[in-house]
Amino acid sequence: MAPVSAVRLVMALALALLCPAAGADPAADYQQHCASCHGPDRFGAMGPALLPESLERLRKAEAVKVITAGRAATQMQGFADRLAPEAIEALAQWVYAPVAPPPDWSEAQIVASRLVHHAPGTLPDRPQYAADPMNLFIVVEQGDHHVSILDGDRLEPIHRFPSRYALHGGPKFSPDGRYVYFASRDGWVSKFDLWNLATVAEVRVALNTRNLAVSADGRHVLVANYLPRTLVLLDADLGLERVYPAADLEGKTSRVSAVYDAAPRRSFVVAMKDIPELWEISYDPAAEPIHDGFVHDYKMGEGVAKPGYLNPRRTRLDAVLDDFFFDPSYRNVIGASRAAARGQVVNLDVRRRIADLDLPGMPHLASGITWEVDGRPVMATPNISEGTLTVIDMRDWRVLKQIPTLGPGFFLRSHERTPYAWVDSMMGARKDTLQVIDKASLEVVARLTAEPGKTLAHVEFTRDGRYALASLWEMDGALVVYDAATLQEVKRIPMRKPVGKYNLHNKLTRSAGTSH
Ligand code: DHE
Repeated sequence: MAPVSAVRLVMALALALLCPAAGADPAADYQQHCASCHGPDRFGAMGPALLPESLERLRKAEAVKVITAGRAATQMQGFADRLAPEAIEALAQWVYAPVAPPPDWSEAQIVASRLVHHAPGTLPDRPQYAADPMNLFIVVEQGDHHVSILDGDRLEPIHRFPSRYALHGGPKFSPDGRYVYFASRDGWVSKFDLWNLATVAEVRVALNTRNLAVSADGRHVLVANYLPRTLVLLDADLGLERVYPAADLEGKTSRVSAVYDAAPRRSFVVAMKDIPELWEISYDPAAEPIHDGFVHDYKMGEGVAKPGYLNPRRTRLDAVLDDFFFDPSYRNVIGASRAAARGQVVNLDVRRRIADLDLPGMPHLASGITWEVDGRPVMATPNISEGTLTVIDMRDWRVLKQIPTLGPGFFLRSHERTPYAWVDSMMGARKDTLQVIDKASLEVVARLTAEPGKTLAHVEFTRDGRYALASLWEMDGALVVYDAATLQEVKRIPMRKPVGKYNLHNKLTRSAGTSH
């Protein structure tokens, strides 16, 4: 029998041969096994970025599983045959650790990343299909990172194409409805021509992005980022116009919570996550110039003049805003701070808080909608951490009703031509059930389950409000089409984990029942 130490030595040698990384040198393992897909600097390449900011939504235990066994339906292979469990554990720890010094994404990198697949003016100026171009649905399929385009009359797909990894937030449209712009969590912005069904340009503006907005005149795209802490202004063809450091006048930096277009004001409105400021950036060349020291001093390139109307007008707040929503006049921003567990109404004209809102938990204001109850304008928001839908009277900003739901939910939708609002409970045990609320009585009048145990969420209506399309949020999922009056299921359209769907007409007309 061999002595114990000899056996140990043989085992250690065998492990070292089998897994060159058994000594747990995660930086070396990363370069050997991961860098070719995720980038030598972890910024992402063919695979997604592996930075703490990008991994926020993935638990570490899940990351260990993915490195060990791979991820189905993607190119991510498992490494159990090449790395010992301790090396995998160490690698997972390592990718969750911040990069030092903090990574940057410079203007030069933005400019160099731009891809023009079809130069402006090279594709036909009319839709290349028979469907009504103003009644399309854009469906984001997170399962395999694709986008489907549906004919909104026949409710049939007319095109499907691969997207950048992990699109997030609603896609936004050019005012003529020809182009749609997408933002990915990894900072890629893509411009897709809906008339020619082709991606025409792409640019990477950041390493971690929140969302984007398109100006109502179609001339600018503004992108809100977490990493680096910037706002990036692009022209309509995704050429870089300007980078704004997201910082207060003392230089304290912030992640950007979100940016939305305030079309009637011809401005973008921006909320910051780490500094209590709300910015309004006018894109109206006739607007009075703003002299904002910090941004004004920032040079995009020698000799590049920056019009003062594109400078931010800052409103100082007493709490940060994680998420917000406009009232129908676009004079008021209804915002919520998750830490403060309350909401506030900020008037954009007088530039101060005018009311507090009783909004506990984590209201998902990006999903808020408005309607009228007995002539009273109301807004309603679902709540990501509590099973309640809050309805607020917009005349005095008081809570009109807290409607109990089956659990915390993400999305709320309605349409001018339906008496109902639809809300999910996708963050709770009853994630498989949508609740239909009567907009007049504020009571739940129906509950709809497509497949017991399977998430059903995110509704969008057809242009005429006749059908409601909900996502069966599974890898082998579907859009479930309901008759909006009878609440009966009429059809299923197979999709790979469809997260969001967006009706071009409802978005462009800023229907009160949907997000803008
Ligand atoms: Fe979203 C929109 C914030 C997690 C799916 N989400 C938005 C918007 C914001 C936001 C501010 C509005 C942007 C816009 O439309 O321009 N989302 C957040 C968060 O802070 C949160 C809770 C944490 C995070 O990691 O970012 C979060 N969101 C998620 C998810 O986990 C969801 C369910 C799956 C995913 O894709 O990541 C998700 N968010 C969505 C969708 C929209 C969205 C589908 C567009 C809604 C719409 O209909 O307009």
